[in-house]
Amino acid sequence: MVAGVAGHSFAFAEEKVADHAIAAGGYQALFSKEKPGIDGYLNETVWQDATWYPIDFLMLGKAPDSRDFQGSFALAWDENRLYLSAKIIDDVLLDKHADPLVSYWDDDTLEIFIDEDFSGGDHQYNHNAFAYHVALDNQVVDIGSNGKAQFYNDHINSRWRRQGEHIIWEAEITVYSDNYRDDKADNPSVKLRKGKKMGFMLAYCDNDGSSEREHFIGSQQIKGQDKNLGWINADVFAALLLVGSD
Ligand SMILES: [Ca+2]
Ligand SMILES: [Ca+2]
Ligand SMILES: [Ca+2]
Ligand SMILES: [Ca+2]
Repeated sequence: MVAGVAGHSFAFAEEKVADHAIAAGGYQALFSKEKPGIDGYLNETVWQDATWYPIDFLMLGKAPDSRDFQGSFALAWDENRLYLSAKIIDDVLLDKHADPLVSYWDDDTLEIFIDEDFSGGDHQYNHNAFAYHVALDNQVVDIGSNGKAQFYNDHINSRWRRQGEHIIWEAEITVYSDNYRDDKADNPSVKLRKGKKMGFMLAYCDNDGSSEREHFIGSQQIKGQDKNLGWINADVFAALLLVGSD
């Protein structure tokens, strides 16, 4: 547990926060009959019914205090999309690299890790899994199979809204399998269904003005000294189960 991040006693409140016994066993996404509006408002009932998971494992840098960073998130789904809502506290929002393909991990970034078939394994330069970096300008970047950073803007539509130092960040994610090819224009997305299991992890790169990100906090406990493994290997993700509404 990261000092200062635990507790989630801040004003977002009234959420069903999962303990890490649950998180270690994986995450659940709740079926949503109504398509959530990607607008930075959590008006949808699915976000009240969903389980919220903390983002509180330090992967890089120094542990933030409660104002520097706190985060939690919930997941929902329908046949066509995975939906994510994140509640973030970040005292300073920073997007200092104007080029979205340059040092994108050193700007404030929501990082969404998805392994469609929960296979685990290497995905650094292939699409066995994705590590989507969603920037403050809502552009989405991961490393392609050519080993270079590229846009995946059509995979994730997101919107964040800030009130004081509290940010609500909503996203809808189109899910692709390991058959995804960067040079193909018509990659079919994966239809989601109840009982499907995927690999998942969420993280936040927080920088408030330093030359490099000040800390990188994730939703999964990663063993060993090097915890910055999610962008390379899907073995560190946890199971995400798609569950029904009843
Ligand atoms: Ca909404
Ligand atoms: Ca911060
Ligand atoms: Ca996979
Ligand atoms: Ca920041």
